[in-house]
Amino acid sequence: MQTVTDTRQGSAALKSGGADVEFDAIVVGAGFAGMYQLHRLREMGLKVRALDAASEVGGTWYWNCYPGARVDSQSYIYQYWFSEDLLKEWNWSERFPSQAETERYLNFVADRLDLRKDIQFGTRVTSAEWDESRLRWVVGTDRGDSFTTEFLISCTGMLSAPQVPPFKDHEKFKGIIAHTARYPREGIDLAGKRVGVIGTGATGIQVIQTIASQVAELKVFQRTPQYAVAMRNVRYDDQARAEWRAKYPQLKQRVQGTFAGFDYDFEGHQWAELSPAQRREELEKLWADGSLSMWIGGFQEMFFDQAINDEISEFVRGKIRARIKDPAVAEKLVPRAYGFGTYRVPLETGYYDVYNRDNVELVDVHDTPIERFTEKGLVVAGREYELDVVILATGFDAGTGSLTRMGIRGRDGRSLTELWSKDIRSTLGLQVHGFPNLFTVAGPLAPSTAFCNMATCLQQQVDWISDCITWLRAGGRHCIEPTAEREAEWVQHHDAVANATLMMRTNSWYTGANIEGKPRRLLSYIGGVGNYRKVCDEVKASHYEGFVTA
Ligand code: NA7
Repeated sequence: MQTVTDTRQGSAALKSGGADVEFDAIVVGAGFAGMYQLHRLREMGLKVRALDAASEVGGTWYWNCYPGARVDSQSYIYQYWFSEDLLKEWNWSERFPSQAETERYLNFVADRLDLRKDIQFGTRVTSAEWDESRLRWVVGTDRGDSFTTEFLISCTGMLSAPQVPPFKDHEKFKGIIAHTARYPREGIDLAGKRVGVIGTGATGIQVIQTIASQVAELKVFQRTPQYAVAMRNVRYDDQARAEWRAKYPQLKQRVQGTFAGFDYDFEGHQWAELSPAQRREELEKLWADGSLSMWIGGFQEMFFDQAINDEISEFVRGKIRARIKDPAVAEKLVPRAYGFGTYRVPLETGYYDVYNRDNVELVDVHDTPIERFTEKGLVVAGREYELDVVILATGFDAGTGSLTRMGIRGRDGRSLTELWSKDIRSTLGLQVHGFPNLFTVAGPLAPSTAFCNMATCLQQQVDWISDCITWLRAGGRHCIEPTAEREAEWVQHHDAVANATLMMRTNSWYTGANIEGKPRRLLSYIGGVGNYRKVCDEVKASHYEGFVTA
């Protein structure tokens, strides 16, 4: 077996380094959030270093280089807003850019801001311990570094710890196994190969629709079907770009206050006020937009009211059925066990049509799970499927995984891994009681990822953290941490909002249900980006009421 699940970890050469071991701030991760955080802290005059296991900047857009990887937020809002120069200089080529273009954008930003000189690549944080006597974190890495820092800021992403199911006998397989989030940068030559894809989430869908026409045979191992919405991607010419650019000032404001940090919102759609024909017309309009607006810019009632959700789910099922020639295959691809929008809605381009091809077979592994690997492939329901390459699109230990794998110990040696193995708690997704001066961008219980255009939320959180550190320093304070009471208040509010929705009824990474033994809680705050921002701003305006400083 040649398994390519994590070949790049720690393998890259150190591009910066030196004898420095004491920092004001260490930023873990050099993706979208980490790059901006590094920039902000440097501008504030802090001595800061970013650490990243990858060999270049990009985070999610570095690691997820599998075939067909693409952003499903619109390019004109999935970008940095803080610099007029960046906004002026960068030209997006399409509405939903590819992974390669997004990675190029992040490299362009790293160049313009000269970020790399303060990023240590090829370095994974393996321990972080709070030293109460010095009010500093001691950070260890897989390269043997030991750094101390006043502030530790994780910018490790909601979806960065790959989930590799323990398939029996996988080591016996003579072909290649690759997880999508650790796909080889140089690619895998799939032409003429027999390929299996395990997993049909947003990632699996992108892989399947891209490789079906390249490979000799494609076997799709599906456990749960998805309600994928047809993406309407368009290429931008200079005129289109100029038109979008003219809207940037409004968009920058607009995305701060909408439910999910996008330019569309729920406003103007009231299910109860419409006749069945008008509802259908509205749904068709939303569908035609070919974006996530069908989900988080349509009917808000769908998240609370089962009957409304059922109707909208049936509308989407109809769209799926219409694409597939074989009714038996269509029925397998139509979700029934959960409602539309209660799990991340993927966007697709030609995904359903793939199942009309002769070289593609859909293997249902819901009732008969994958039994084991063999030398030649894998076995389901007693049948051996012979394969050359198996692509694992099996997702992530979302929200908490990157942090619980980092060996973080706070006050009195308490372990974040142990805490979150019992109860996933945080204050605004930004700090955790018992872990002073640890800030978590896109941490659990903030709107990030699941219910937010990441670019919107990351910038807001980085700004909040940076302002908090500025305030601490201005007042000669060295330490901040939420009280247990403030944390309990946020968790209670978070749960109350989450439990009023239908989200908790669906098993997915949203609730931690994809990881055995993980405590169940909606990982993302679903009270809206605008509301969340308001709460964060109030905390700041109150000089961090509910937080203890030293
Ligand atoms: P997801 O959405 O967690 O999807 C993972 C897929 O892998 C999903 O279809 C799973 O089925 C499937 N899976 C996981 N383990 C197995 C086993 N053991 N056997 C068969 N199938 C399995 O991850 P993605 O990477 O697609 O997307 C993550 C996010 O990235 C996405 O939501 C966007 O925000 C971007 P299951 O549903 O558990 O039955």
